[in-house]
Order: sequence, then structure tokens, then C-alpha cells
Amino acid sequence: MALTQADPAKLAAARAAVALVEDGMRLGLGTGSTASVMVRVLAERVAAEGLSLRCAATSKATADLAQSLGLAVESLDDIGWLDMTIDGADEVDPHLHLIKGGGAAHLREKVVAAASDRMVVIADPGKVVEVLGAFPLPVEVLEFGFETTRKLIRRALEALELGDHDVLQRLRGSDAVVTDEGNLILDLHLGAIPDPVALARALSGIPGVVEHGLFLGMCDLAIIGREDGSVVEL
Ligand code: ABF
Repeated sequence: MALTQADPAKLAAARAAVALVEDGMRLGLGTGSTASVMVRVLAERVAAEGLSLRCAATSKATADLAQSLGLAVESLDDIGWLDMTIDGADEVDPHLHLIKGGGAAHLREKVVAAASDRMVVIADPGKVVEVLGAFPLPVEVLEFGFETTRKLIRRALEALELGDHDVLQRLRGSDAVVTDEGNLILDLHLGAIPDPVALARALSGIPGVVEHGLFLGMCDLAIIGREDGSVVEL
């Protein structure tokens, strides 16, 4: 896809984030359509200015895209630590708490973001919410004991008085979505998450849960692109 065809709001956010990149930086590259636009913008800047960067990808898909565009992609452990990660999100609230995982990549995204001095989120205005939860919360779950883990999640939701909501396995057609780590995804259709800290703590305590899509206290800056090419920073 040529950048001229990219969504203008996503392109505006991507350009503003790439403008923060400095020569010699160690970068985390996010996953999703907005992050993909960012990778393309970054590759153009690297080629134009001859920047020297070390990049760690948050998914196989992002690694493939970045390498196809000439970016040097290495394993996170080979780089060791990152100066900045630029990634998308499904929801951003006023506290810069995020829901991520719509791209089934939130486990690696969270590891990469945690290994970064700074996390910058890029998004279009539709991602900005007052309260998290309208977007179904992704939870990466082991295949072993999958249905048991689903029961334990439903019990945790009842204990938090979040009510009886759909906890649905993510499918692509009739096939189970399998993550880069070989795990499965459950999506929690909660509608609203009034206390994301309590929910994150409860989900993290369930053995079969590998990682949930609540990113709390991890985002340092959210760049919201707009159709006119301008951006708002949260
Ligand atoms: C990835 O990007 C996912 O965690 C998140 O769900 C998704 C957002 O995708 P898009 O930019 O395509 O809306 O970080």
C-alpha cells in the first residue's frame, strides 16, 4: 500500500511519532494497521536521512513488513533494551490506559513496551474513550485447559460484579485464531470496565491466562491523528 492511500488520520499520527525518532535509537515497532503505516513512514525517513536504528518487532507480521522495507529488525534480547516503542491501540482512556490486542499481538506488544524507556501510542480519534471496555477485551489463553480457563475467567468477572457477559473464542471464519506464541484468544465483551486495575489483577491471577490486553500505566504519550492531517497529543 502506498502511503498516499493511507488513512489520513493514521498517517498524521504515524508521521508525528516518527518525527520523535532520533538517529541511533533502539525502537519497538507495533502491530496493526496504524503501526503498519508508521513502519512505512519510518522506512521512508530512514532511507531519506540514512538513520541508523535497531528495531524489535511486536509480531511476525510487523517483522516481515519492516524487513521488506529495508529496516534492520533484530530480536528484543539481542538489542536488550529499547529507547521507544511506537504502537497502536484499540482504546485509549483519559489516564492513557489502553485496550490492545485486536490484532492478537498484545502479548509480544506488552513485553516490547515494558522493555522500552518510552511508549508512544498512535491512533485515530475513534480509539479515544472515556471508559475502557466497549472494545472486547482480548485475553491470550493457553490451549491446554482452554475451557477451564474460560470458566475461571467468567467466575472472576462475577466476583468483580461485572455481570454475565460473552467470553468468546476469537475465530477467523471457523478456525481458531492462534497467536505468534501458539496460544488462543478469548474476547471479553464487557461493555464497560469501571475498574481496569482490579480486572487486570484478577485476570493475571488465573493460571491459564497468558496475558490480557489491558495496558495500564505503560503509555507515556498518545498521538491522535485527525483527518485534516493535524494531531492531538494526550
Ligand atoms: C495493535 O494494533 C493491537 O494491539 C491493537 O489492537 C491494534 C490496533 O490496530 P489498528 O491500528 O489497526 O486499529 O497494537
